Amino acid sequence: MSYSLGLDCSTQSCSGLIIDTKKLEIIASASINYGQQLPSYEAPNGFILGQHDGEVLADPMMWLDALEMLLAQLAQQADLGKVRAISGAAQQHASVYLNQLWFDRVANLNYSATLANQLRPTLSRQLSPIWMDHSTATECQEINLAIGGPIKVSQISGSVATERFTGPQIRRFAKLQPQAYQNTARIHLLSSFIASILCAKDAPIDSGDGAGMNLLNLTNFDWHPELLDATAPRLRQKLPPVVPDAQQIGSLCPYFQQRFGFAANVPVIAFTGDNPASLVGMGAGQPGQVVISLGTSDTLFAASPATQSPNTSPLTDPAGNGHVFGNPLGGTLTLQCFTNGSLAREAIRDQFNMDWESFSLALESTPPGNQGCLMLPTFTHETSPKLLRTTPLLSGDNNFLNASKPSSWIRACIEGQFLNMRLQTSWMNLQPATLKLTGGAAQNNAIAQVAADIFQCPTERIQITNSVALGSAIQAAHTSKLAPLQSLQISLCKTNPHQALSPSKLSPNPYTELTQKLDHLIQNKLNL
Ligand code: XUL
Repeated sequence: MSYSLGLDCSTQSCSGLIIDTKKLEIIASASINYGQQLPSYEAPNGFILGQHDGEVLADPMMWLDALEMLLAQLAQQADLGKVRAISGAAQQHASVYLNQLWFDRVANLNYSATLANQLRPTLSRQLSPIWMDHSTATECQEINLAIGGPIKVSQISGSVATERFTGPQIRRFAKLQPQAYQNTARIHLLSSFIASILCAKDAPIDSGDGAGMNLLNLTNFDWHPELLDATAPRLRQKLPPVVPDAQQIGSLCPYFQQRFGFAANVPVIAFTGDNPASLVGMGAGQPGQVVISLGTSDTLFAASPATQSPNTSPLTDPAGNGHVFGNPLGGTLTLQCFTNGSLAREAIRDQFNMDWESFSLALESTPPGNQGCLMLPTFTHETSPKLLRTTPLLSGDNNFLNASKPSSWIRACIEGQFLNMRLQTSWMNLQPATLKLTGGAAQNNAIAQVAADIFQCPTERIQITNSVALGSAIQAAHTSKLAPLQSLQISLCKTNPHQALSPSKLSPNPYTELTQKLDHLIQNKLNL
């Protein structure tokens, strides 16, 4: 019997899942909600707001307390002595600042005290900025300027200088608290911080999470000297090394054997960010599968085509809106967010006083292409493309512009979302063989059919909900050679067989012309 454990240290909770690598099934899973189960941290949703505008922070000791509670719960469900590999992932961009004491303390953890009690004195900054922090607009401008503009930063690191990314966060800390920055001997991402504690030594940062820092050179997966200099003084010596993909970085330390009953010498595989882990957990870690997550905002992500030879720079978004991260299975992945997701779908539904059933019927009653009527549903400021608007962009006849036919607006909203997604991600050069939809709105057949038609691609609906922890467990099992990647993916990354859709045969395809129309509409607004 051999088990693999995957961890997911996310924004609101810390979850874990164990797979039996022989039976290829999930045998245990648990989750600790920070707000509910650790109320003393006074972070009901896993974060607290800072004193200054845009600051969003969390106490790193809350993450450690949650990890211990989680392992205790998992130990009640499964014999942790049978775990033969561990990996994990964390919310991206969160950073932990440690003083000189860290190196010795993490190497000598004493099982008679909690992790938080032993490691609290190693913090050189008491609270960690997390991905929701948007206090670093000035620092982003400074970094972009020093390097030669946002697009140059994106070509090197995969993203333009971005407020939530760790480099700009480090720069702000160094500027506002120079003494505390000077006392910082090590800066970890949350992912590499947890990995370090599991193996009782300073762990490397992986390229999946490391690319969310605006510090990594994606051509060679190493820290970029000019980006380091543009960010903060003596930064290189404060960062751990980088590993290009998921590989063993150490073995589980005695602390966890003694407290939770793990065996000796369990391999720990490099931790990564939640998005890269989720790609693996959804069975989309290899090129050809494109994942679209339809949530509050919509996200499209995919493993990059493997056409690039080593040491060539990956494709990056010339418009500066998309992101490139390392792929734990090797190479890179691309990701793009669209702010107007469910928000826009709900705004249209509410505008016409409908429920989801009548919304779907209206969508199904209208033809693909919507007789040329088009909408980009920008009900709130959009990131892809960057448009500061609160009303939709429209193109069509007067009846359409006056919203006199609800069904036409509903189709225009959904078509506009997927047409825009395809247009804005054309830089990724994807040739999807399968589209995998996930998130609340993915369950809606009428919406999923529009996605299949616009991408002209067979479309599946993902069944699993905890793809981050699952991806980590799969990664650990595969890297430790407990089971082949393909068998793990076939058995565990399930899609609903009854919800598979084929694209409609469209001849001529109305979306070719509509895409051009949408592009013009957007270009006109961007140039204003
Ligand atoms: C990605 C991002 C979020 C976090 C939190 O850039 O900021 O998806 O990883 O889950």
